[in-house]
Amino acid sequence: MTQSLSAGASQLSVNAPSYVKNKKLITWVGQMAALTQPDQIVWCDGSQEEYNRLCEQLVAAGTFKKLNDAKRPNSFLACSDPSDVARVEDRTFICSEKKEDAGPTNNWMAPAEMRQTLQPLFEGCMKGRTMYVVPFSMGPLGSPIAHIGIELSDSAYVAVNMRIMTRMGKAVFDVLGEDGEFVPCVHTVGAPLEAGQADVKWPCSKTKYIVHYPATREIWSYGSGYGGNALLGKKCFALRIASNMGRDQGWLAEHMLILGVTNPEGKKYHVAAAFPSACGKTNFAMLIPPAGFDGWKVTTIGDDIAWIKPGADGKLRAINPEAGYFGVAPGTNFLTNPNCMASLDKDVIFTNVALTDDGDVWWEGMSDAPAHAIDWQGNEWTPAIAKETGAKAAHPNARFTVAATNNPALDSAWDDPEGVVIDAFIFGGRRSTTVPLVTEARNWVEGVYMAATMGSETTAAAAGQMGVVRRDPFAMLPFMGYNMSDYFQHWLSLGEKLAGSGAQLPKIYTTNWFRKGDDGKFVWPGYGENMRVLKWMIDRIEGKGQGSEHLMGVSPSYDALTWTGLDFNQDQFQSVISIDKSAWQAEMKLHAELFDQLAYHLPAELSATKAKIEAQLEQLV
Ligand code: SAT
Ligand code: MN
Repeated sequence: MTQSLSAGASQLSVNAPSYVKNKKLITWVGQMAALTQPDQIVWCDGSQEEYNRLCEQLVAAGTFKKLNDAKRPNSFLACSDPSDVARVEDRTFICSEKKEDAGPTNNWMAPAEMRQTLQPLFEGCMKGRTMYVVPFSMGPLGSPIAHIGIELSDSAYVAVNMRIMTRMGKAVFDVLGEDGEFVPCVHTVGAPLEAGQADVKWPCSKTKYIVHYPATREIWSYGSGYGGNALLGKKCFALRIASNMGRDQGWLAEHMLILGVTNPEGKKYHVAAAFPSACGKTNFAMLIPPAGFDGWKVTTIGDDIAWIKPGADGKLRAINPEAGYFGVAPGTNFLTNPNCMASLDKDVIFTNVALTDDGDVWWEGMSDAPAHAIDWQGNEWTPAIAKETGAKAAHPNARFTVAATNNPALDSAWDDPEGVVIDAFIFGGRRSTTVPLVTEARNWVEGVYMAATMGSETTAAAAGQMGVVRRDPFAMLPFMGYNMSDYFQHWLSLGEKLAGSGAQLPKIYTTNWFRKGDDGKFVWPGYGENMRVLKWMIDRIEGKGQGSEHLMGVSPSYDALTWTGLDFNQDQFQSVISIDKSAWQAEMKLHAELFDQLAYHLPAELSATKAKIEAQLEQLV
């Protein structure tokens, strides 16, 4: 089926393949082509041949370097423009009709005004480039929890990354049918080429807009080619737009990994855990139980995002909407995450890591430094140069893109359209002080309070200052698609509704792996040792684990954790689990500030919980 554009538009034919039957889609592609004026339109079919062809094109364009096939088969390195290395939160907008519906934590502009702003930017923005039509399913194709998106992008880098990160290709059109729904996602690097103009390796624009229209469920992204700014299935769709869908339809779109834990008796539990970006989610999702945990097994369903819907039985079922991992490379190594390193053996796209002399990759924290490498900005790099100038071989937000199927710890149910039943939620911040290693909420409201008031030190995943504590409710601060307080209410209402139907609600925990000692070093060993905390949670679910109540919930005593194989004494444990009165008095002031900021529609239950904690804190000696 070939469609031509209406008179007045460019001469370009939409050229939809005959298997594309969705009229709305074809019309929209035509309109977007008329607006953005690409040289050609390519409908991606998701095949291996197409992937290979696009990778070859990217190599020819200088965007990709092919890595040494003997060391890292079928893998590539892309190095971005130094100005385009992370999500741009200050350029990200939620354009609801009313400002209150975006809430105080989001940038907002009225939809009409934003459309006017974007119109001249998108006009002709794909000149000299190819528009890729990328059909993708977030979640197993045809799953009742899944949804479809179509991304139009002028970046081949985006097209190949989307093939790894989502279920991308032809089969999506079968699910879409003649009149199925899809989320339209338009992406441009914002760097049109005049006739004869040579391209650069990483086209992008100084001007950047990452725009969401919740009412019409549209995404428009301008000026960046990197990560969550450009791979629109991820944070833009699966969190910001999907959180709106979830509120309207009674489900949850969460910034959570999903893992399976199987105990030696073969009983399996599922846990969904929210951590801010670059706080070790991939490590936790691929955890290998340490010595002393024979027979325990942890398997990965997802490493970043969970879509969770209540089933007819009132149980919460979760799927991973993604099909790949866009994980942080620096710090990943065979000791801290062997499963992840094994996942990266082949078929990987690396972005902003260093290139070694033997055509392989390296990043800080991977292994002993090579004697020489080319850093992510293309400069000569040696340990001596690094020592002198502080130059990093890899950018701290350097990433790998790899298919979930590369993961040796992949859960057998990772692609199950029905999803897995969630037994516990974990909310974990990165805090060097104050917050205990682990706390169990005594009830749903207390759990929602802990998640809502979570704080975390910022990381390199977002452009801006690193290491400052900011409130990051539910680890969703940069990803909330509507008013944060309405989102808290959505969680409370869902809990109430499920409890009312007689269902057993998942338990809720908070964790903090990141407390530091007086020497400035992390006290808790983290990584695989987090299994000790996970096991305590499972014990609690089974009604076994010991704990004592404090201000915000229940934390384990030293004896309640299994210590076999780890030298960690009572004093060390105290320093990661203790609750300090003055630290918590200061912390509660920050909760108060947050609640002031979120006062509009803030659920009364949360203010009441805060008052209760404060009263108890007063009593604390
Ligand atoms: O949003 S990204 O996909 O670039 C990475 C992240 O923040 O976790
Ligand atoms: Mn993330």
